[in-house]
Amino acid sequence: MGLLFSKIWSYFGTEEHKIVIIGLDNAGKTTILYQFLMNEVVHTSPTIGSNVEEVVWNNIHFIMWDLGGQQSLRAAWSTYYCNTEFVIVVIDSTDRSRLDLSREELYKVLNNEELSSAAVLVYANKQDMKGALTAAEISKHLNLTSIKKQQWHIQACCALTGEGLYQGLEWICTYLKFSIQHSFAKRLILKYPLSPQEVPHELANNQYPCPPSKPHPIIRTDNSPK
Ligand SMILES: Nc1nc2c(ncn2[C@@H]2O[C@H](COP(=O)(O)OP(=O)(O)O)[C@@H](O)[C@H]2O)c(=O)[nH]1
Ligand SMILES: [Mg+2]
Repeated sequence: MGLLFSKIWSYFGTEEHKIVIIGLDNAGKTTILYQFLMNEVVHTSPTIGSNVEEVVWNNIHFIMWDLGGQQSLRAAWSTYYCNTEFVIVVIDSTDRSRLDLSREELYKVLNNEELSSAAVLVYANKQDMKGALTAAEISKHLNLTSIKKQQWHIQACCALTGEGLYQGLEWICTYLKFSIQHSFAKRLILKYPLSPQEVPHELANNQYPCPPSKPHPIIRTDNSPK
């Protein structure tokens, strides 16, 4: 079964996966996009409309849309949602006064029908700055544990140095791998029914993987089934 899945993975790995990056203006969305693209910090100015780039990581192709975060542009976010597999939500962890607004915007986004099966990665950005809230504190403010429809994960990061960004992508890749295996195996089983003993344990139980590391021991940082 393992060999079959690695073949499936190499086939599906060539597909492009759409990601939209949202968050309030100044959160660090564009800085993150260009860290992924070039591994360096670019000088950013407020994004008008959107930036789109292809990012290849571990042989997986992502099309990343970085959407302008100013109030006047947020109304247009939903026009980008079609076929989105992942939503990256970027939070400025020092911007305490706008956390309530971030939460409001987050739930507006997650309630959109087109994103009901997308997975959500929250970056608690600007961890290098004094007074930044931790990922666990952000998670609590945003009430992430109330998200039931989508799989989610929160990752502390610093877009300027790149720290934490790839752990976030790692979670996306692990999620992607298991969901592809899962849907392929389901289709296969429908076509060639297996006896219950032949169904791999994690597929039979509809399990998704836990991310490799958790930044905080008490408050949950994702809602993958334990
Ligand atoms: N200290 C610090 N500054 C950051 C970080 N990420 C982004 N910035 C700065 O925050 C400002 C806004 O970043 P930008 O990527 O344009 O935000 P966007 O509006 O969400 O696209 C820029 O001056 C960035 O250099 C970070 O992790 N730490
Ligand atoms: Mg921007």
